[in-house]
Amino acid sequence: MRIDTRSEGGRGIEVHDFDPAAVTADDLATLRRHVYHDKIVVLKAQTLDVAQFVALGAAFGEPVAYYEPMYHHPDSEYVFVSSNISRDTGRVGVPKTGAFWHSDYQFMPRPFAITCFYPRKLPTVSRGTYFIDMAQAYRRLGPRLRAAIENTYCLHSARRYVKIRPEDVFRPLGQIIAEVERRTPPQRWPTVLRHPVTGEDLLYISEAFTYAIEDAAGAALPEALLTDLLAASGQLDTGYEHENIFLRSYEPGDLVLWDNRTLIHRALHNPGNEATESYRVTVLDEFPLTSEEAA
Ligand code: 7UC
Ligand code: FE
Repeated sequence: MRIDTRSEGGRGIEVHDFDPAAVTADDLATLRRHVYHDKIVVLKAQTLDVAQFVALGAAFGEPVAYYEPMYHHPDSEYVFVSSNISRDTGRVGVPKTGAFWHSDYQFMPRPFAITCFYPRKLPTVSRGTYFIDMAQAYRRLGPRLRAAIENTYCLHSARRYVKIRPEDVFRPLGQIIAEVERRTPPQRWPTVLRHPVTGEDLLYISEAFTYAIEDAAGAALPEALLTDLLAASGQLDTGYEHENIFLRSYEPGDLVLWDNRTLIHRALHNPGNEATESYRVTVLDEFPLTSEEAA
């Protein structure tokens, strides 16, 4: 295993000659430290099957099966499949996932610590993921916004991005919406969270999932405050030119691990809808996000 810490100039590191069959506990501890502190670790030239990919994820935390089974790989519920490929045997996974700023499971009671992302079929163009480091975004906020969000909370829901399942065709929308609210009720987190490993303060909001901001007593704060925070962090820049946004592009064989608490991400979809498929395993670690009760 050879770690190249210069590879992306503060935007993640690359690891060469990583062999999951030969990896030591020390190597894994080192990699885990890099995921938290460098935010993105790319294991180059990987050739893992589904079971090996799940096992690799399990070396970084506790894999969680996505709550909606239509995303699952047929051979493992721990593998979330994003794919626009339709096969004779039917579809696998869900097409065009995640093309919006978000953090995986930010709308759930236990958001994931680390996302392990393994592209299996890359398009010829637009191969990569946009990221924003929300610790950096917090540090770059001006004094007015910083003061305005002190001791505030945000509400998160997946409701705008929940995909209709094939079996829901012909169901009344109202019934589907009620079911979404029941299965994935809104979650409330402090607007600024401290990362349990790095100790960095993070602006914990995303354009896709965060829908309201309130004070500690639960009184609503102006929507404009949330809009200002989204804009300041770069999430409203449709041209992706904001200084907080960076693109991590992929080569075949890349297996990408990222800190899903510090980074928000946005999938880049290729305009021609070329065949694209990726697997992901998401894991919890032993360091829960601080709940508002404990804060
Ligand atoms: O289909 C999708 O884009 C899935 C998204 C709503 N959730 C991914 C996650 O882990 O939060
Ligand atoms: Fe995602």
